[in-house]
Amino acid sequence: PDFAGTWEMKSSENFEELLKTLGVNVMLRKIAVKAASKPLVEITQDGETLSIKTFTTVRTTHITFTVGQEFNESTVDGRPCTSFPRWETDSKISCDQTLQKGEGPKTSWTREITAEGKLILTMRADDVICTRVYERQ
Ligand code: RET
Ligand code: NA
Repeated sequence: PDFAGTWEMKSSENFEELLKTLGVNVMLRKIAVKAASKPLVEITQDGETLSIKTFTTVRTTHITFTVGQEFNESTVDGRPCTSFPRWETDSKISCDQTLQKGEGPKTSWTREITAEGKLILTMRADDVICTRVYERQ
């Protein structure tokens, strides 16, 4: 599938609940939720190698990975983790994360291109799943 493009978010569910599960305090949560309500995502792709930049006013992240190969990133609350992305279906990448230090909720994400050409991002912490739908700009 083709993940490449500049994407804007059309809907988001459970982002604040996700941060709460991760232990982010209410003050920082409010700042994060506001900033994360208007993200811009830029993806470039070369075969199974993806580069994903996520821009918000308070935090910008950039990850590059190849499906099937471990890489280092951060959980959504900013803790360094090792991630293992794999194909869950032929259009969906599923990625389990392992914290590099300490204990925390079990986290993972998925990124999928739908038949309609939307990008669906899910982020999970224990039993809480945040779902964010993006469309190409
Ligand atoms: C933290 C906690 C410390 C304070 C702030 C945060 C902001 C996080 C943001 C995350 C955005 C994530 C997106 C993900 C994918 O679409 C690290 C939670 C301000 C803004 C847009
Ligand atoms: Na997002």
